[in-house]
Amino acid sequence: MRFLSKFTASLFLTLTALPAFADLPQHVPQDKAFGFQPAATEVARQIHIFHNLWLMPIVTAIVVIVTLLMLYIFIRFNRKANPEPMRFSHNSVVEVVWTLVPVLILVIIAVPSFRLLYLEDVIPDADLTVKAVGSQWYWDYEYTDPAGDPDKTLSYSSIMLNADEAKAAGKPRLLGVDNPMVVPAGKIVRVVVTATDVLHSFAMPAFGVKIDAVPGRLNETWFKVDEPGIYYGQCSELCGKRHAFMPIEIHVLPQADYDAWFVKTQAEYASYNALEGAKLASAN
Ligand SMILES: [Cu+2]
Repeated sequence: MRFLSKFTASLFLTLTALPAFADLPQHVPQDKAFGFQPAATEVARQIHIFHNLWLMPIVTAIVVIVTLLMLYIFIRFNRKANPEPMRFSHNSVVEVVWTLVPVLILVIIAVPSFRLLYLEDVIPDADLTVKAVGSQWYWDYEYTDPAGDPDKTLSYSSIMLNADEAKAAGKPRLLGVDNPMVVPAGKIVRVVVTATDVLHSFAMPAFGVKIDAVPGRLNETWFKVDEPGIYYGQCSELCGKRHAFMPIEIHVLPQADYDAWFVKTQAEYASYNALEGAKLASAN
């Protein structure tokens, strides 16, 4: 009987939780893809611009210039072409140039990079706060209301599906979870990140988000995703034997759908918790 009630409860949760999301576009990493996952937030877009249009041209120019200089030296100053080497050991002009030019290059890189760090670090007024708690080896998500209204709170665990379950649910293997984080589209979501046991890291490549989950400490980050869809990330701090198996799945829904999901899920988990509570009571 106890087994049966647990079975019906999990079946009930699974059946009611999954189909609502079937029509959302899946943003899944592609095999053999090159570069970043497509950006889903302004921060990620800015990171891509910084990397692709700023850092890459600069490092490419440095590689090309250094390679040409070395080729010139190999040809012009080898033993055959230049049998009698010069004997000087100092040249003030050259030394000033090779100190100032790298400093200038670093400043040119640092200024937009600081601007980007500021954009990531300073959290705008949030529409919603979700707490993500890393544990070996899954995530807990807690929706808390700053005003303390218990009707606006919700918390649950998010655990990776095994290969068969993922296939059945139409989710990617090693990325799909049973209960994803759900957030409204076009809203500023603040994520408070921590851990219960060891270091984890909450990372969503498409959002430009990666932040350490540290036991006993709250880290904050934020994102605003405009396009509804399903997005995936992974724990990105080596946290033990199943580090590779605690993915993050986030569903971004239009506000009305998000509201409906919240009310429905709260009711589901309340009934599930009541069931579990009754089981515990009858067991005692
Ligand atoms: Cu982890």
